[in-house]
Amino acid sequence: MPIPETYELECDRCIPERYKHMALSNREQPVIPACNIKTVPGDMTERGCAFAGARGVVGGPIGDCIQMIHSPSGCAWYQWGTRRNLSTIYNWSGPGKLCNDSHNRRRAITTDLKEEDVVFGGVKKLKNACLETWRLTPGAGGILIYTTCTSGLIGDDCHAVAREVEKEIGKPVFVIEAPGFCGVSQSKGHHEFNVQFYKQMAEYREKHPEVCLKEEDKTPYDINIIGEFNMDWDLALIKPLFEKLGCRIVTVFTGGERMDNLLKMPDAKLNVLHCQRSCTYISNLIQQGYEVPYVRASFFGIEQTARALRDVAKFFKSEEMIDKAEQIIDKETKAITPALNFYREKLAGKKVGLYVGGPRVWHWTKVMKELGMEVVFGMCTFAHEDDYEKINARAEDSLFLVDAPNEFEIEECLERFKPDLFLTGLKEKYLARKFGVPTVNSHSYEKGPYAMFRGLINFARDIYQGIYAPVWKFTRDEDFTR
Ligand code: CFM
Repeated sequence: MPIPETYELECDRCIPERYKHMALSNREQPVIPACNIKTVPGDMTERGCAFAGARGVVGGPIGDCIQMIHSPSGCAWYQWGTRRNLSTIYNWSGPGKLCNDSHNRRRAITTDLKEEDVVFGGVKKLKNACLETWRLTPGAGGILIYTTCTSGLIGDDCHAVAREVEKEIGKPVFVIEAPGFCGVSQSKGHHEFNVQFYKQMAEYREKHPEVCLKEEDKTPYDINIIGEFNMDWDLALIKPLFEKLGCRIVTVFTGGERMDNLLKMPDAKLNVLHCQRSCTYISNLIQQGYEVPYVRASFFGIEQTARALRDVAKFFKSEEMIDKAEQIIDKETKAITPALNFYREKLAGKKVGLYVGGPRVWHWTKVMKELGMEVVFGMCTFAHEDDYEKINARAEDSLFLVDAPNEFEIEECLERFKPDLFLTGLKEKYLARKFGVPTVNSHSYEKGPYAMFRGLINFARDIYQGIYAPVWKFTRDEDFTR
């Protein structure tokens, strides 16, 4: 359904192909803008590449693996260290032991491919780099080798190298081939990581059954948290509530996790799936391959978090767990109510524009309502149809949606809708602030965690501090700007 002419952005007059990427939401009949398709030439997209999705988003948060990037050094550098997917593996040393198994956000390792390697092949370099890194960090739980556009194009047989290295080091060495060009955005890299990791994990488990969870170590309430990346310590709030519910968390895919635990993923009873864009693929594969079902969950805001706990309790059909869920919800809600009331009063009626990758636009549409704020536009970098369906279901009707926005479109929306706050990332915050619009880092947070009940208060505090920072009065004061 085309958007009404009054909504057409001026900046796209010269690139009208962009109009099909815009829509007005509707709860009864969801309206889905064109999405997950190639960027039109001439459109300076904000999207990332498939490799960024594989390494930067899904694989990168694994805490104890050497992340070997088979590429020119630039690919390794630009994906490194910008997303705060934290890890608790911080034990640098112990008595008599120099402990060096913490890789998370500490190391950017690359084979540094040069023209010569492009011509003659880079497999030797890759093998040497893997073994050299292993010698330097023998405590690692395994190696993940990533290809990028360069190694993808020259066609190095990375799997052959992985098998050789695996024999030498006695730990899993997996290859993730998601060169930048293999899809239209980072979303393709999420998909490739899921599928390839699953396949290699399943093969490894067959060859080495000792890595599986032993029967006697299983509990009836073993769960995995899937699609949760421990942004700014979200897991510090997520894990304890599921444990209080009576669950045992076998593994987290992938926030701060160890390879040993990841290999046990199919041995749990249930997968609790948080990021439904980047990790539905592996949840489906585990369901098909190992008959482990999954429930979809959101850990943001009161209503969604409460539902996540209730759904897990319901799945296990345990009266005790169902009661426990209500007790937790009650206790947590009471604990945050005084602070929440304060922020609600301050934020009531404030307008907010949302621009994140995809899922967080629908996760947070609900959260904004809980804070009494009004969402005035929503933008997603790489959402698919199912993300837009969820946004349609959660938003007030006629919310203006822009798929894969570029800078000019963001600028025009800021001017047109004049939000009091823009929930967005590091790249766009400077633009918004120049327009006098406060921002909160919606990818890695300002001072997280933002998940679960208590995280909501941190989120509300950062929004409040953003909107009420005295500095904005200067940008809005005409005398000052003149
Ligand atoms: Fe999933 Fe994520 Fe997101 Fe995402 Fe991302 Fe992200 Fe995101 Mo930034 S995994 S899709 S690729 S919820 S890094 S933690 S915030 S764009 S909406």
